[in-house]
Amino acid sequence: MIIKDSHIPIYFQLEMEIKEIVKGLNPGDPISSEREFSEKYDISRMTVRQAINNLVNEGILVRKRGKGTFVAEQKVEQPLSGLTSFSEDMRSRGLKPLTKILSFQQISSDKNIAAKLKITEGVPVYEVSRLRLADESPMALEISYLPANIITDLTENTVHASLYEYIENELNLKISHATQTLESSLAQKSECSILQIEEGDPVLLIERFSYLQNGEAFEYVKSIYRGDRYKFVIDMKR
Ligand code: 16G
Repeated sequence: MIIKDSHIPIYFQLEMEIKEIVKGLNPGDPISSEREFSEKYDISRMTVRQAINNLVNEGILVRKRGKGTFVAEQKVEQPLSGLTSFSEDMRSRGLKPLTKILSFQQISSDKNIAAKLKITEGVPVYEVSRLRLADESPMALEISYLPANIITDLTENTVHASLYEYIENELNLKISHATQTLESSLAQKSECSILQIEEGDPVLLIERFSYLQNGEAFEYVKSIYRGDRYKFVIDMKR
């Protein structure tokens, strides 16, 4: 119910109303249109828009161009304190990690990849492009480069499961540390159908360089994470 002569702003009352409505819905369900809300509560469309904008910013609703407004999927929170794999991250949240291999090949490293992995140009590397899913919902697109002399005998089957498990349990190598950068970007056309998002939707670009205990770089990964499904959490001490 919206009380017009209350000291609580109408847009804020509507936000509370919509939050109540959302409790009874599932992620992905549509909510009423701006016009419907404005008619139902006899308030201006501007006020409705303000309430919906705030809920979109809070990550409770998502707008899909030309389609309407929907209940948002919950974001996966990933702490940035430890070096974990996608499979570990999803399992620790009770989600099932799944992988779709988009391409798998051994190539000779070009100048750029060789420089990233600090190897000589031409040294063979595996180039693996994978779509990572959680409970069948697309989360990220990853392109990994792995030196073939370190990560030996890699197969499509191995990268279909967990790469880090293969490295640690089958190759008995010790993964030690990584350097990672994160930057925001907008989805490009080529990524949209794979990640099931629309061109221009927010994404996070992540680059990771990972090292073994002996200091050797064993992977260089470029990934694109869905901005609507991911949230990174950092604990800071002072
Ligand atoms: C994560 C890593 C990626 C690594 C993968 C291994 C980021 C940004 N990337 O996705 O570098 O290759 O985990 O996952 O966190 P897996 O063991 O499940 O194959």
